[in-house]
This record gives sequence, structure tokens and C-alpha cells, in this order.
Amino acid sequence: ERSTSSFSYASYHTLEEIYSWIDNFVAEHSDIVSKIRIGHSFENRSIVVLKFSTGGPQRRAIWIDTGIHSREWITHATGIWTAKKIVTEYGKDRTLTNLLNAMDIFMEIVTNPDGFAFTHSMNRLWRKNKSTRPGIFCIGVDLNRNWKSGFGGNGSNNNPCSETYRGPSPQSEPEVAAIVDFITSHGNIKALISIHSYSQMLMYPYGHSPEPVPNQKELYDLAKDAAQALYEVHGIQYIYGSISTTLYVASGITVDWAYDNGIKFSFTFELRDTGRYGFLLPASQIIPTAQETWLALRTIMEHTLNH
Ligand code: ING
Ligand code: ZN
Repeated sequence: ERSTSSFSYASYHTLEEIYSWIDNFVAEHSDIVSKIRIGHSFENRSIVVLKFSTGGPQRRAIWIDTGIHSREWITHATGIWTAKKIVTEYGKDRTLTNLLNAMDIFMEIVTNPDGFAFTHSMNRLWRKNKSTRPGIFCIGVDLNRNWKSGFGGNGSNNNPCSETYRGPSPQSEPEVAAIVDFITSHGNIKALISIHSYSQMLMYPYGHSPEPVPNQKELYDLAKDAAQALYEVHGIQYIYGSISTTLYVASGITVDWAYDNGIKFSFTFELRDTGRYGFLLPASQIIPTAQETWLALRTIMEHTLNH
């Protein structure tokens, strides 16, 4: 495809389709969107980030990642719709316009490209990346257990055959290391939002411990407002709270690392549904899911802008 006008936002797409959509999208909106290659995957695929910016060097910024778990297809689809929404709302929606006049947004749509390619070719329910190591029979590390904060703690696994295998050491995986390097060297990321599915939850640190974070009241109130804004779109209920007290204890996760590295607005979503379709959410739910998620994202972004 040579333009995004023929792209169906209401369908699921392959990696090649998404990467070609990204190139067309950047070409069509080069005034505010650019593509940054932040690294490459274990199987040497490009890891790319979309940058939304109206100018200024190293502005305060918001980071959004989707698809760190490859089987969670609704997250990539929601990310793509959201990217399109950002360019169409700039100059129209007051909140988004104010935000982009002062801050940048970074979006990593395919955070686990090798796993995502594998969900199309071989195993629709593949979660981990595709890394291999000499002498280890099983394939893949759980990229949401490979971060340095709380690495090796409860709710992560030392067994390479486990779905929550943490890997041999923090940031051992190139897909995680690329983000750590990018965010660390950027140095001005104020909010990080890591999008998963499914369960309809909006959560914040910590995952590795039930200990409340210093700004837990602020995060709770903001999650509540965001969940309310989401609910008002299609009547879908999200539960919210800290990860360890709302879902389960999980260690070495993205948002704990972000929080411990100074990103005080760190959230993780679990999108639709609550289990009827699970990871196999019908494509007919892509647009409604993205629409409601947008209102929650906007609530978090607005708060970040003003604090
Ligand atoms: N569940 C997440 C998992 O990695 C999660 C839950 C999300 C835990 C964010 C911690 C942080 O186990 C899914 N569905 O991936
Ligand atoms: Zn996940």
C-alpha cells in the first residue's frame, strides 16, 4: 500500500502491513510525526518509535507502548488508531492541542516484533519474544519481567520454559534494552503508559510489592478519573488500583522500572475484554475499544501536562 487512505483501522494487520502503514503515516504527516529506529529485535527486525512533536528540543514527553506481549493484538490496533487520532485532533481538540504545543508523545506500536510475526505465522497465542541461548531448549523471554526494578522477584520465573521467564539478567533482551536506552538518554519523559490486554483494568506501580508508592493517592485519583472518562464512551467498566493489589504480584515489569527511574505517572492498561474472547477479541471491537481508551489516555495526558 502506498497511502494510509486504504488502511482499515477496524482490522487486525500483519507486521509488514503495520510497518508500511507507519512509513505512509509519517510521510503524510511529516509536519508533526517522525519515525525513530531505537534498536533491533533478537531476530534483527527494526524497533521503531513514532514521535509526535510540534517543535522544541527535548520537550517533556509522554511514552506509550503497545504489543510488548505479541498475542495482545487489540493493543497494536488501538495504538494505530490512537496515532491517527492524535494527528486528526491536533488543532481541534483543546486538550490535545495544548499538550502537543508543550510536550511530545512517543509511541512504540510493535514493541515485540519477533513475537508478533510469530503470532501470524505459527502460534497465535505467543506471548514472549523469540530469543534463544546456547544450552537452553525453550524459546523466549517475557519482556514484561525483564526490567531491572524488582528483577527476579515474585511473579516472575527462572524457568526458560515458563510464560513468565524473566531472562538471565535485567535488560538481557534487545527489545527492553532499546527502550531503557532511549528513555534514559531522553531524560525528560514524564508519563509512561504500557498497554496490555485483556481484563479491563487500569493500574499503576508497584507490581513487585504491595507497598504504596509515594504519590499513590494522586495515581489512584487519576486512574479513577480516567476509568470514568472511558466508561462514559461505551459503558465499559474498568477496575483500577496498584498492580500488586488489583491483579497480582509481578516483578521486573515496565511500569515499575519507569516509576523507579523518575517517571511518576506510570500506568498500565489491560484492554477489553474480561475473558469471553480474551486475546482473540473480534475485530469489530477495535474501534470501540480504541475510542474509549482514548478518553482515558487523554485524561492521563492532561494531568501530566498540568503537573
Ligand atoms: N498480563 C500482565 C502480565 O504481564 C501485568 C499483567 C501488566 C502485570 C502490567 C504487570 C504489569 O502478566 C498480561 N495480560 O500480559
Ligand atoms: Zn500483556
